[in-house]
Amino acid sequence: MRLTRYFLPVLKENPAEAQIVSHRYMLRAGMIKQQAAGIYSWLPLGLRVLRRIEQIVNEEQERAGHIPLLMPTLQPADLWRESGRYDDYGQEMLRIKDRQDREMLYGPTNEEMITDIFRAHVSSYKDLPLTLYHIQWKFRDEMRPRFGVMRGREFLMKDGYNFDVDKAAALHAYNRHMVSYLRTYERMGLTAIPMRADSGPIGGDDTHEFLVLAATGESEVFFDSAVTELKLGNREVDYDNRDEVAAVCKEFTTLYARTDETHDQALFDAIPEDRRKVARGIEVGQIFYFGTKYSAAMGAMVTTAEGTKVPVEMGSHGIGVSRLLGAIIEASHDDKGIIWPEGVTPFPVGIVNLKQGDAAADAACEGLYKALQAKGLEALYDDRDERAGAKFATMDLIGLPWRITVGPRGLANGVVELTSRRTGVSEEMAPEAAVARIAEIYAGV
Ligand code: 5CA
Repeated sequence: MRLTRYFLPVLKENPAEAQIVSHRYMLRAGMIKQQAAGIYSWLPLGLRVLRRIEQIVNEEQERAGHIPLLMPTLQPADLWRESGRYDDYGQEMLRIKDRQDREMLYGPTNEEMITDIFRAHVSSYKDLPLTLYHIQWKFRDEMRPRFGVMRGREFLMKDGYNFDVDKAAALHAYNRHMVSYLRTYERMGLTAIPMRADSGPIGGDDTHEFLVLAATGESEVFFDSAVTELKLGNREVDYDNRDEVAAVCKEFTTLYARTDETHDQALFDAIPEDRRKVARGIEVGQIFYFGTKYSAAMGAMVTTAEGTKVPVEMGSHGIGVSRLLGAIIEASHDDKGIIWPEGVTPFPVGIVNLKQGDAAADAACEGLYKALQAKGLEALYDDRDERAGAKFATMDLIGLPWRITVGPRGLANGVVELTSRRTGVSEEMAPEAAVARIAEIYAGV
């Protein structure tokens, strides 16, 4: 993408309404624009990151054997009357009437609708296990929408629903989700700690929230600091192997880590003192096992191998897709701007032409741009006729992890400069070497 042809409405001033750094940088980097309280347009740069996050979520869900579909944002009220949640949900639910005076709502979550789909088409244990998910906009009329995309009213969520013949199978689905989520967050450059939590309006016995530690987080969390050292890394997990999946979950949930809702001071005090941590965290996902709560109420029955009819065992599992942008920025920035992890960056690399209009510099930038494109890497090329300082400030603000700087002086010696946004370290090298290095970095992402 050439910057002169792009739409990147960068703001010079700090927007007064933004209280936390991620909100400030998302506005300043021209990623989002507020349209109403807690409702945002996604401008091109923001949309690129959102799509990247969706892609990682999709890849990891499909790796775990979960199947994508797409349900609508608007739902009929009658479905929610079947589960009893139409009245329970209260003011957080946006209720609408259509022209026929039928009661509708903008979905805050989809347990009822997915149960309706299931009962229409599945009636035998032979079609199980089944996990269906979608990535769709939700609406919750939050009392205090704030912090930009972090607590929106309209927000993008991945929500998945498992259907299993018995509790053991449903708990395996729960564990599968936990492992797939750990991998998902790690690919985004995040450490998200599963913490025992409270199930709230979704209901159920077993639930974990995934928390990214950040001073601006809305949840108070208590944990053993050793839990932050755990990494899934590149290990291959066989998602069909119940024992193997359960062992990974055990590894990640044995050390003490809880939100304030389930905090147990006596257990906490048993941790060696230097490892006892109280901090704040951003909830980027939550998984629930709730058994037959919805299937029993809505008549989603399956026949078992023994020929009996039972309500299907279920759970639901959510990732805050749009909230993740805020969480990643909270976890990865400096005083000049965002520092995107390679996994989610809107562009893999920026090219800064120090002297636009200089024949050699222009040609070298074009050459780099095309060579990167040939390797499947779309650079953001700053081809504006601007001062170097302004170009660097824009690149630092929007946070591309790598920058190639091209100027007549370097080119006279056959070199360009490759700079890491994270470390600030620059290295001179031939343009071809810079392309090869960038390709190598992204080969593993
Ligand atoms: N049906 C279940 C799981 S599919 C559910 O709705 N879970 S949830 O309520 O925990 O939401 C899932 C995730 O969505 C949360 O962990 C959080 O990351 C994100 N989320 C929830 N509310 C908001 C909001 N107002 N703005 C942005 N993200 C939100």
